[in-house]
Amino acid sequence: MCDSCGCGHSHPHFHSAGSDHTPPVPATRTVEVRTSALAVNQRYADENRGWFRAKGLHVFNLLSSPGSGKTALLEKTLPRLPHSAAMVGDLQTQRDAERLRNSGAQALQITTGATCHLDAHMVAHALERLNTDGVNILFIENVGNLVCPASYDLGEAKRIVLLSVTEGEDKPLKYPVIFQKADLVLLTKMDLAAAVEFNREAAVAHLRAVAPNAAVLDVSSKTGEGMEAWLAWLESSAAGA
Ligand SMILES: Nc1nc2c(ncn2[C@@H]2O[C@H](COP(=O)(O)OP(=O)(O)OP(=O)(O)O)[C@@H](O)[C@H]2O)c(=O)[nH]1
Ligand SMILES: [Mg+2]
Repeated sequence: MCDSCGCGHSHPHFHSAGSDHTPPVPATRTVEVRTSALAVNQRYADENRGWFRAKGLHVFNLLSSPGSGKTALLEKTLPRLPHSAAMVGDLQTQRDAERLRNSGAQALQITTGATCHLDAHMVAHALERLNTDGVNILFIENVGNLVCPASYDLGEAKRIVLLSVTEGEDKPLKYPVIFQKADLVLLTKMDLAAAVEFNREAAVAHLRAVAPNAAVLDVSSKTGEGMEAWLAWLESSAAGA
């Protein structure tokens, strides 16, 4: 007897979402499929990484919630790094790539349809459209999502996670995986920090609880606060420091 939903059936507690109580897929099969998808992704990611190295491209994967300011930051960053280019993932529209092209840079859009993250195979296809002449830094703006993109290596050299002051200080505790894998965490929209009573100390303490070694920088794409430190971090990272 199922006590939790009172349906009268005898079954383990992993119902399908529907109300017809079709037999559930055994949990072990779900794990196998996921593991296999990630193993395939890893092969593509390793190939991408080799290709990036051969081309002398330093690749940064930018991850965050929707609207944390990834594109706004790149709009300010790309013109400061003349040998940089970007690709950007969204479910639909070319809007972010158009914004980035308006800042004078080469920018490619990847539309994922219903998929909540970029994977290494999508990036490999987009690389066929990338003109690498004179490019030594490539930014990949991932689909806005604090969960799914964390599991997919794209072949990048470094991961940068943005946390905007408007999201709340607890996000590193609630979504630890993405922060644990970050080389750098950018606290964005610092110009709004006072207005939303952002508690920086608490945010950093929560981040440190899950990611003790990630670098942390404060930035604002509106005021330019922190831009020099951000650019210096990128340049030293691209130089292999
Ligand atoms: N005040 C302020 N607003 C910002 C800043 N950065 C971005 N915004 C605003 O935040 C909103 C979202 O910015 P985007 O750059 O589109 O965010 P995103 O992370 O690229 O969003 P997705 O691609 O949808 O995940 C826009 O209205 C920006 O103008 C900032 O530093 N300060
Ligand atoms: Mg964007």
